[in-house]
Amino acid sequence: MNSLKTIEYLKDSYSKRICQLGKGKKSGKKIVGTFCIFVPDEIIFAAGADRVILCGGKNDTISIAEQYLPRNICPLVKSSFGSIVNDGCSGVKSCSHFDMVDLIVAENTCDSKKKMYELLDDYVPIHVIDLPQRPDSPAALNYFLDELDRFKSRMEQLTGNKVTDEQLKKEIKSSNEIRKLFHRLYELRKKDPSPINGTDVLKILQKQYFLSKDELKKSLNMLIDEVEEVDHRNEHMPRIMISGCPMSGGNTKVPEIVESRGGVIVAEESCTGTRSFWDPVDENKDPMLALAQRYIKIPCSCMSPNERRIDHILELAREFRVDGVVYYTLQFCHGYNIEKYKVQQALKDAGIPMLFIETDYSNSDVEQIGVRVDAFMEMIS
Ligand code: BJ8
Repeated sequence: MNSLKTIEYLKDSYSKRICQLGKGKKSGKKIVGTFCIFVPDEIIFAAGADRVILCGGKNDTISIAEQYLPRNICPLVKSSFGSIVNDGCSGVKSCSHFDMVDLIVAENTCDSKKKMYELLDDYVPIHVIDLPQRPDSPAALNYFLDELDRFKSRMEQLTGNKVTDEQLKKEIKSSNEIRKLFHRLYELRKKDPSPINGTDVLKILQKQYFLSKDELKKSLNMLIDEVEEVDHRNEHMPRIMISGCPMSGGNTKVPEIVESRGGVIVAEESCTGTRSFWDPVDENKDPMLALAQRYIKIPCSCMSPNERRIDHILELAREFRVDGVVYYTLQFCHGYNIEKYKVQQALKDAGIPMLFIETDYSNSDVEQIGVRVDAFMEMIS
């Protein structure tokens, strides 16, 4: 497939965004760093602050993190932590947008992240949103709403701006517009053959919490226009859904292997995928309540029970007519690793083959994964 202009355009987006953040900071704008889609960025923007994602997807900062953290925790946590604490010999931190962050807004999800946040507190102020991890229990919604109120107050304190209902409603509407654009893009992927590779879609998904909202909307509109014009390939290629852990910026290993071996990824059940945009926030309710109701339903494996996730996987598999699912987990991510069992059962009952891949950010297993993907493709073709 020819390379897409929008993907080329996005290659320069990092430096442009750093420049934009720098200018904002000079004019007094506060910058918030986040690690997770449970943090409603509508509240950050309504307070007049900006936000960047801090999750690491690169292998080269992991050895730095291992000077502080155990080796046997997930690479996403190690890569993120390594980027942040890396002073390098030049004294320049490797994750340059981290230097601009005034506050990290964290969330209580998995154990590795929770404990990492305690250590990061030595580097930058942290506000932690506690999550009720049994989201369907009767007290969960009110508890989460209180936590979001506490977060709103912290943002008001940080920026000196009052977060009004009007501002929140405006930001909710704007974020819903982005969600709708992602839906339009995913709708195009339902065609057979799909007019766009999953690896390309991932590149924009990875930037969705890094770019400004305006830039993200512009890039999504450009990509949709471009994909609508793509000449259809004639042949059917095995349609694959990825399901599992997020793939942070810099990590495209498994999609690249899958798509270099004859498959096409048509959907991602992931936080760098449908979990981030599938459900809108209700624009007709009290804004804080609507936010709490929408975000508490995110089917992350830290939630228990998490049947919602299984239902979503089956719904996606049907809608996108997938031939097979690649279940992807990062090493030592116990939540997604253990949930694999239930997902596998549900897919088996639905007659959908699944390949399980557990990996890290290194290239040491690329060949071995490739051989397994080849065998899977042969089976589902
Ligand atoms: S909502 S998936 S972004 S927590 S991969 S650090 S879970 S051990 S990233 Fe996540 Fe929010 Fe959930 Fe999504 Fe822990 Fe697993 Fe590592 Fe993870």
